[in-house]
Amino acid sequence: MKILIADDDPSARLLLKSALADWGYDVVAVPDGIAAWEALRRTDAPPLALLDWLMPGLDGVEVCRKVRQESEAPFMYLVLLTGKAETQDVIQGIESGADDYVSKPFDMQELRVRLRAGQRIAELHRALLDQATHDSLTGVWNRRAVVEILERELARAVRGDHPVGVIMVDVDHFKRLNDTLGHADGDAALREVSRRVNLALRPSDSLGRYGGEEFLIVVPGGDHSSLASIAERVRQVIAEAEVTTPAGRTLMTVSLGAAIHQGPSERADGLIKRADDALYQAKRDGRNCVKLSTSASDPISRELIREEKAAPAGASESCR
Ligand code: GH3
Ligand code: MG
Ligand code: MG
Repeated sequence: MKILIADDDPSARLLLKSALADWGYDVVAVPDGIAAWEALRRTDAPPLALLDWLMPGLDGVEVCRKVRQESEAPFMYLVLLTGKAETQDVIQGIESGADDYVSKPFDMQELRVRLRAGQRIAELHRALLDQATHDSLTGVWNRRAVVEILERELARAVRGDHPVGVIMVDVDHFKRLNDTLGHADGDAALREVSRRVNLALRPSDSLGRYGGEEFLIVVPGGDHSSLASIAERVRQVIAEAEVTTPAGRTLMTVSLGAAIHQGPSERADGLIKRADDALYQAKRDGRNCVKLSTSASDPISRELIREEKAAPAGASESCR
């Protein structure tokens, strides 16, 4: 597990660094509180930190306070390290947001077991967070998490960073597949669909399971044409090869509806609704195809769909 050490005393820092590395931690060491805060506010921040109380810039207590008030990281286990050992100091340290407190001079073995306890809590927290945000069948984001990702992207879009698109994906005639192959094979097919869809996406795109056999993709950046290309790639990656389930191989297709955020007045639910309307148009037009909603007033663009039809590799043949 990654751990941050912040201590302005170079020899103490070196000693801690080598002990923690020996105990199996992946150590990041910094010499002051400002550097500690910089490291802890990053998206890949260590989940465990050992912070000296007295440091130049920000002290350990101030770092704890900032982490608890300002960090977006869901959880971080913070241990204060200090010569202050009065009860009042302990109270102040813990009240600032520290999880534990080790007094100097400290016993190395005591520090080792206290950090192990912190590591257990950090790991448990990570596992709980993983369970709370991921779909247990497919491993992709669950509905609440993917909608939260969309809301965060929309907030960034409104601040002027970039546009945001969404794609709704629904497996075609999935009830029929369940009825013929059985529910367990239906589950296996859903896992394979999400695995393939993920392969067709970029690292910046987010895939979530929105409902039973319905997925939502959040696509930051790009325009209508690039969103339509991604949706078309997803369509192809499902339709181009049979899906293997325990009962055998079967062809599957998906229908897709896509929409791009129209500005500050459009909220996540409105954007999803437009993508959903486009998806239902795709279903009505024969399935295994992409429909794009280009604006709130002109919900479904027929021109772009024709472009999609002209695309190679058997694109959207059934879409009229
Ligand atoms: P359409 O092309 O119009 O989308 O038809 P469909 O059959 O895919 O749609 P419908 O909404 O009628 O059926 C969806 C089916 O998905 C019904 C439900 O039993 C199945 N389903 C939903 N969640 C799961 C799941 O977790 N596992 C399995 N195996 N099936 C599921
Ligand atoms: Mg379906
Ligand atoms: Mg459905």
